[in-house]
Amino acid sequence: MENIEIARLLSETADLMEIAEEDGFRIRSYRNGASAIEGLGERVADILAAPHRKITDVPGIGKGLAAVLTEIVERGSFSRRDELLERYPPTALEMLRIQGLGPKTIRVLWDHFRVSTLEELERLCREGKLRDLPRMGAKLEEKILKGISHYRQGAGRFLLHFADSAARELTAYLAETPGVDHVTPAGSLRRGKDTVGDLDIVVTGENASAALDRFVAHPRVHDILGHGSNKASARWGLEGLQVDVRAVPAESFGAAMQYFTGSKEHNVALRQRAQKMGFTLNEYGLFKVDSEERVAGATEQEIYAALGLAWIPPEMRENQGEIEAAETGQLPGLLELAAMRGDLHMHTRESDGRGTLEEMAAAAQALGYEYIAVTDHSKALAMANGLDERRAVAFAAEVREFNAKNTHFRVFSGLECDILRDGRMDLGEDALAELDFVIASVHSYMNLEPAAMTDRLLRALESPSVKALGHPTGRVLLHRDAYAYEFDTIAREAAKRNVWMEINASPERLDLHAVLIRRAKELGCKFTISTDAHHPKHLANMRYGVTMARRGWLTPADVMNTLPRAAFSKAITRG
Ligand code: DGT
Ligand code: CA
Ligand code: CA
Ligand code: ZN
Repeated sequence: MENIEIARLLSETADLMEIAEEDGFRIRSYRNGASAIEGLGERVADILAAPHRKITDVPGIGKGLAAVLTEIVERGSFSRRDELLERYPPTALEMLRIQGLGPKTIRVLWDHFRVSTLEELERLCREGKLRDLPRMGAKLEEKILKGISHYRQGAGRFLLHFADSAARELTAYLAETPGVDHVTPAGSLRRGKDTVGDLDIVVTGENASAALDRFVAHPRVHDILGHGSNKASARWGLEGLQVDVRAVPAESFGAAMQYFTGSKEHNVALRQRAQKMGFTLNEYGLFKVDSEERVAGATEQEIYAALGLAWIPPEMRENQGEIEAAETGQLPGLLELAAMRGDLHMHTRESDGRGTLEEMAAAAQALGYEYIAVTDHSKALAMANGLDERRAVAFAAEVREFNAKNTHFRVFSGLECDILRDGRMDLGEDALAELDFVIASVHSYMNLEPAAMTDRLLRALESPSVKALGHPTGRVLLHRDAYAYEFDTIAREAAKRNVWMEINASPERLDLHAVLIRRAKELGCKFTISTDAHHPKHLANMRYGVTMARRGWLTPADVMNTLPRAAFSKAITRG
């Protein structure tokens, strides 16, 4: 049995143990074991079979797991898993992926109804059967129905952040193949889409096909769907992300990158343009129709140039006017990560973050930033230990003390203040006025009627202390839709009041998304890009926010936290 299958058995058993409400410590040890084995370069079965080796030498594998692994390798399963599968249906695992359905609910549903498929569960919710059970109601039925529909829509798509991490690991590995020159991700990942269906990787070099052999031999790669000398397809990791790797000759590298980066819509428009000019464009190059002479192909630049276009950044390739802009020299100078000089949304231990003020500041300095705003939650988020007026004012004083000792870096005292149901700020204006940078965010009552939500946000924008609207649509990728309101009305009002639109770079949010960023810019808005970090290492997610901004055609001038420290400080000072 291969490592990936062993890892899957462990991780599924951990899921079943959650449903059975077993000991958290044991569940974690199964999960840790699964990820240790998934990333292991050697087969577990080989280690177990070697006379002088001990599986417990592998970090993350203790004595208990060692016995489990022996049993798995011997007979393809283990007793704990068999017991659990007798009690719960294998489809319980699928149900765990549905937002609104926790392990406890799944257990209760199973105990009462023996629901074993999503269709059955859907029917029970439609018929209003759940509300008869203790602590369940019509609301939960609705939530589960929404969750199922989301699950079906999102099934088979992955967060940009996950696809990007997988691509980094895989391309670094493939690039080590001797005789390989380029290993480059294309497809929706290169365009920076917020979710990715599969990875498309292009390889060149005299020995490019050896990279395909290395690809299918990677320990995390399984379910090989095809493997020839030009292309290999397989799945990556426990999550089963599909990866297509293509080997192309150097003279076609640019053409292949262009073709496989897409989008389909951009490519269709580009091919039509090529035809009008007497060319054909495909993944091998740009050719004259009459003589079949290759005009371009080694680089993307020469292909776009031969078509009379400036090179178009991948994030813009959606056939939304970028070809026209490239033709007339009107492509914007897109924002780059290096232009970011600060991060303006983060949490510390003061509320629900894991780092201290000092740790967040140190991590930000390591990224080369000149300033940050620390924005813990306000008191309405009681479970996050949000700040009340007294703690907010005390925090502002603490930040002043910090700044007095650290003159080369600046912390702005901030708050992510809840917008209450009626649009009032969670904290009083006197306390808010003590702070340098207040973000207003919705964390509750997300299902208001659109008109009520619009009024609520309009009222929030009236607060003179508010500098930014946090995660402005509230969406959670693959889980929760944006809440409904009149976006244009809010964007216009925000522009008028000089309240900035946040682009939240947290991988599961990426909120605002590209289309709304472009719209907000048209309506006169300025933006901030921030990570909403709850741990120092989350500050590194800034690049995903920058990617969204680039997809929304933003330049450095649109984004307030590209300003140098003094100019930024001035920009947030009340006039
Ligand atoms: P995804 O994987 O669903 O997140 O989105 P993409 O854009 O990566 O789509 P994918 O993987 O099906 O194909 C990668 C690129 O290859 C796509 O953006 C454009 C190009 N491509 C694939 N199939 C076709 C096709 O039938 N016609 C054209 N013009 N281009 C194609
Ligand atoms: Ca793709
Ligand atoms: Ca693909
Ligand atoms: Zn928030």
